[in-house]
Amino acid sequence: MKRIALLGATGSIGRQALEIIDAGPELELCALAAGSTDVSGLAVERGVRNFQSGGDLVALLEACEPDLVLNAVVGFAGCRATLWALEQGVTLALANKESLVAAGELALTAKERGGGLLLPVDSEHSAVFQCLEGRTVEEVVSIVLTASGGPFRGRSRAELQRVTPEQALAHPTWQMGPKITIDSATLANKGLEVIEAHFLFGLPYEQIEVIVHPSSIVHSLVRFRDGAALAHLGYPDMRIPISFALGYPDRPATTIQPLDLASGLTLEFQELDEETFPLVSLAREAGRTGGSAPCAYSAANEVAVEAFLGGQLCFLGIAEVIERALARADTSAARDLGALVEADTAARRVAAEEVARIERL
Ligand SMILES: NC(=O)c1ccc[n+]([C@@H]2O[C@H](COP(=O)([O-])OP(=O)(O)OC[C@H]3O[C@@H](n4cnc5c(N)ncnc54)[C@H](OP(=O)(O)O)[C@@H]3O)[C@@H](O)[C@H]2O)c1
Ligand SMILES: [Mn+2]
Repeated sequence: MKRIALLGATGSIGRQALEIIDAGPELELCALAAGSTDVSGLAVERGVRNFQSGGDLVALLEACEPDLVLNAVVGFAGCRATLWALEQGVTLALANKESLVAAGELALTAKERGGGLLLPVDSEHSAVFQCLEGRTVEEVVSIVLTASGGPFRGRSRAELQRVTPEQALAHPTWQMGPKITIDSATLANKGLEVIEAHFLFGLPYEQIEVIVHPSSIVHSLVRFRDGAALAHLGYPDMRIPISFALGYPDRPATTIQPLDLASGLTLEFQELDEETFPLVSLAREAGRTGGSAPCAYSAANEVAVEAFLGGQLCFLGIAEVIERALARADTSAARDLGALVEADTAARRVAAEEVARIERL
């Protein structure tokens, strides 16, 4: 039996993970956590004694002694849990990309000390992980992250001036929580994923490509030095990468329908319009700057997305806030979690100032 602690159990990933765990004879739930939604019903139904809404995730993890932590919390709030699992050498199935983006260097050090596994749940990274299995970095030319392009693919900047949260929340291919759905509309999600890939796979930024692929069937590719490119295909269904991470190294069966190749699947790829969607190149810049620049990028994005959803910031203002916050951020490296929390707090403060400034224009 694999004992699983599920953090972010009430979210989009969390609910799909519960479905996989409930159906998996080898998987046992040992803890459940959410931010504020009551999880006692979910816990009691499954005989789980360790559960909480809000509070200290590390205390919960210490009490339940998991074999695997599935971190499906949204945002920087998942940071301590990520670092704890890596430090303890407990297998970490990571959906909470913001924690790896913000704490990348600290996370790699913790992973080295802990000696455990870090399994990506993000679909692109799960795809890359699978295409890379058994290969060395020397054999890899680049990885290619696919992006659906979000609901505003093909639009110009002028056309994005007045889009509403409701329009931005209507994602064409994926059903996800509100924060990542907005991130997909601005392409900040792909920016975060470029940084996430850098830390997961140890590749420099010039070896991490992004390509737009509207149907989201190819989840990502790896190009090898012999000219071959390996891709991972499937319907856009997060239960596949969740099941892969929870079952690893096995590949358990799921009830997900097989890819119907004869039904008119189209595998179309397009270049990203970096002018309309500047947040991928801004993420690369933050990644290359290193230190706490990725943390500032992610923190400013969280603040800007919340302001957009709350009607205090226009859609194009999101990228503007992040750019200005990054320009003002102290990007020196955080030596420990305390320093990282300070960097995150400072970036949030600056981003909030920029939200107010942009709205006064
Ligand atoms: N959804 C996807 O398809 C998808 C795909 C790839 C990657 N991801 C990543 O997976 C993560 C989760 O995304 P999501 O779409 O599942 O988000 P979501 O639907 O908004 O769910 C977020 C979950 O985190 C919990 N949470 C928030 N703050 C918390 C805290 N301080 N302590 C404990 N739990 C907390 C929420 O609890 P409450 O119910 O109490 O608010 C909820 O259970 C994000 O990092 C996202 O980028 C998601
Ligand atoms: Mn993704």
